[in-house]
Amino acid sequence: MAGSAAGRPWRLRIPHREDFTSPVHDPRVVARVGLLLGLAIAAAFLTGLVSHLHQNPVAWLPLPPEPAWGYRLSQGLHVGAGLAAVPLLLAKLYSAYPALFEQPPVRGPLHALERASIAVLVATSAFQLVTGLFNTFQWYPWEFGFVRVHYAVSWVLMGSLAVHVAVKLPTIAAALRRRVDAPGPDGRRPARLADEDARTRRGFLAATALAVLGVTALTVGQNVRALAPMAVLAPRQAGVGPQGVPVNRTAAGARVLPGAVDPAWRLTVAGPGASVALSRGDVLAMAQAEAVLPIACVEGWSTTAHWSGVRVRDLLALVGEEADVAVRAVSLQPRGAFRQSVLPAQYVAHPDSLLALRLNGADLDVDHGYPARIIAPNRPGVLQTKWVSRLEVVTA
Ligand SMILES: Nc1nc2c(c(=O)[nH]1)N[C@H]1C(S)=C(S)[C@@H](COP(=O)(O)O)O[C@H]1N2
Ligand SMILES: [Mo]
Repeated sequence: MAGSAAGRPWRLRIPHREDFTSPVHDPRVVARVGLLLGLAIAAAFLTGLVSHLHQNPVAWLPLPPEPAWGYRLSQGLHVGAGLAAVPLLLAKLYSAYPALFEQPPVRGPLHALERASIAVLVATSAFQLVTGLFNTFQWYPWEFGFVRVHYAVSWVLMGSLAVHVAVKLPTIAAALRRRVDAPGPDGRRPARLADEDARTRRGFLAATALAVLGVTALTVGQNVRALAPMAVLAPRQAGVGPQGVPVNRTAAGARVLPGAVDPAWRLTVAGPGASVALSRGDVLAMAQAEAVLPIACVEGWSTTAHWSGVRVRDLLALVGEEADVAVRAVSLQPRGAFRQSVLPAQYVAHPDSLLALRLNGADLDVDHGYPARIIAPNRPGVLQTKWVSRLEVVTA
């Protein structure tokens, strides 16, 4: 064993920070990887807030239905940044972990607080990346509700990140100002070794960048149709599915059969004063509008498609309502959080907000929401309710 090579008995000894001599642990490497990780986390946090606001609207910050591709971009960035953060977090932990063995472990109350904040930061980052990744695969091996917990933990993560960056700012700034290929920390290493150290630091950073690019390259095909064949790490690919659109939940999975294909299906449009029931033929006989709009799933995939159907505001007119009210779309689905959604008033007014009947030139596939579904611009896929049977004006 290595410990007994000198002939002495093997003995457990807690390492000291100075025992870790690899140039990869140099603060210049730690700071550079940390900067990239910080940017990825910030992008994921801000785009996560956008997603949260779409799903939990607040009156003082109404979201606009334009640009139509807004949510597609924002959620693509959210999932892309989260995926990129996986190799960055691993690289950051590897380059920084010798700091765990600082002596003395605690130098005072403030230092204790700072170290505790790092424990929280590492734990919450790992938690967010793991739960987010599992969610993209629709795999929930836990009891809690993903969306609420992922959202709540993001605030804890940002808090601990703020403490960490504030405490380390002088170290980070100094480390970022120094070139990675300048001689090592003490400058006393012989030139030959100093060169080797510089190459090691550059190599580690290059490998980390390569891992980020690789993960991105193997998943971006979930959003970019031309790159779909490359998306081997993504559960769904842009443009791949019935009618050229991926399916999030099938009709069978949502338990809407046989109701969804029953000719007795009726669409109820209910206002506070009046209500009508329409067959699919009735809806088809109304003025049909067309729109090219993306479906952008919260789980990261997105695809643009050609939709046609009836404007939601035209349906409201049937019950004597102006397009200045919010509308709830209720589906045939018996249970589950996605069985209904609310279209805020500014979306109801938009001419591209449709109750769609057709997709890419044919009747909706039953897995895409036959007989009728909501499609509206700049909106999470989770709110594009399929198998709609009722539109009701939201009163107060
Ligand atoms: N009734 C109902 N509508 C639904 C869902 C659902 O589970 N039930 N899933 C939503 C989600 S999460 C997405 S991303 C889109 C996907 O639409 P698609 O399967 O037609 O591509 O449908 C939305 N509409
Ligand atoms: Mo979704």
